[in-house]
Amino acid sequence: MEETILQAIRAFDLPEGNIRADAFGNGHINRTYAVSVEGRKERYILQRINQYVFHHPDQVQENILEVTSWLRRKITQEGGDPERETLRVIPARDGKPYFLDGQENWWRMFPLVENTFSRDLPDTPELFEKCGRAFGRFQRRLNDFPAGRLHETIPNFHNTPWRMEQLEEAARKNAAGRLSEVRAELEFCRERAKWADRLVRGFEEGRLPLRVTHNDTKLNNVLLDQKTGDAICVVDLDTVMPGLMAYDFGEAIRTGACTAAEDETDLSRIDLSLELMRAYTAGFLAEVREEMTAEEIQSLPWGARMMTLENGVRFLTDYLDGDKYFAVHRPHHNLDRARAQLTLLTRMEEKWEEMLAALS
Ligand code: GN1
Ligand code: MG
Repeated sequence: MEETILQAIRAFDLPEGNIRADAFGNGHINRTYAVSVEGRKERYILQRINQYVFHHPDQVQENILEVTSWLRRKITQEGGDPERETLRVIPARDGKPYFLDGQENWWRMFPLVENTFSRDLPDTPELFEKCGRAFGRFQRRLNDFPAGRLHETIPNFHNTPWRMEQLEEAARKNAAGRLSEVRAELEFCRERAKWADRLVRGFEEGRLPLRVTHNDTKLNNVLLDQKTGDAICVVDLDTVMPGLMAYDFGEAIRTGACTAAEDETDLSRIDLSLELMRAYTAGFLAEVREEMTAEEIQSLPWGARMMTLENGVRFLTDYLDGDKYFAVHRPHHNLDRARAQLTLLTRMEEKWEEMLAALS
């Protein structure tokens, strides 16, 4: 085992004994290990936080600690098992919710939630409905959390008009000389500028309440119980921030109710599955409808449209910038992703009436 990993593990108060650490999971952002102590059955997750994405790992950890402590209390009150239904931050020996080593690496530890699995794609509407329930429950339990207390760890994350400005700036700079390739996509985005501020304006005008949002509501961030198949725990709390309910709902629909991959090049395969959207919506609203305002419920389909536009805009911006933010695995990868998102958005616009009807 690398000395830095061993040193990090020793910064946390684990039981005595021989330690082993194995690479774990398939995350693209943080480095993750499963840690065990000889002769003990409990395991731990050790992660090195990616500082290129998160400039203030201490603030990320403070957010996670606040939110998970709140969730633990709620789960206990409801008679649930907080050890399985939320993450628990294990403090370092000095009491901090992270360990900063001598080489500027930031580490954190959680108990590993055993006997669970996750899925990258919804095999069935039933599975997607369960995930909707899990994220709905997450929102319900955080309904009375003072969201403004959380750090905005990535500023302007879902400020769609700002994302549009970034696109215009990238087009002006044309840093990678690719502008002439993307005229049609740029025009497509510009035509949507008239509604890109719809959600942020709803917040600014006091019509949409500030919530705690997860911001990465992909299916594979829900742990399912191996025995019952129930969705029990929402993980990957790195981007927990103040935001709007529509962001989390929308991101789940964008990623989970699309019939093709995020970077699909055969655009004819890309569609919005209304069946999957209805399933997720039913699960989500069953948990949290009562805590929501009427206007907030109406904003949910807009979240799906907005997140799809926003990701298209971000991929296009990164393509123009020369692939600086998103990891690319082939030439034109960001352009392929942008085209796939804009195609999905077109399908959503065509099915808009049905999307609105999915709420009832
Ligand atoms: C990034 O790496 P991943 O898949 O968790 C990005 C999301 C994008 C997504 C698009 C912190 O998320 O906002 O929607 O890529 N996360 C960050 O694939 O920028
Ligand atoms: Mg993530």
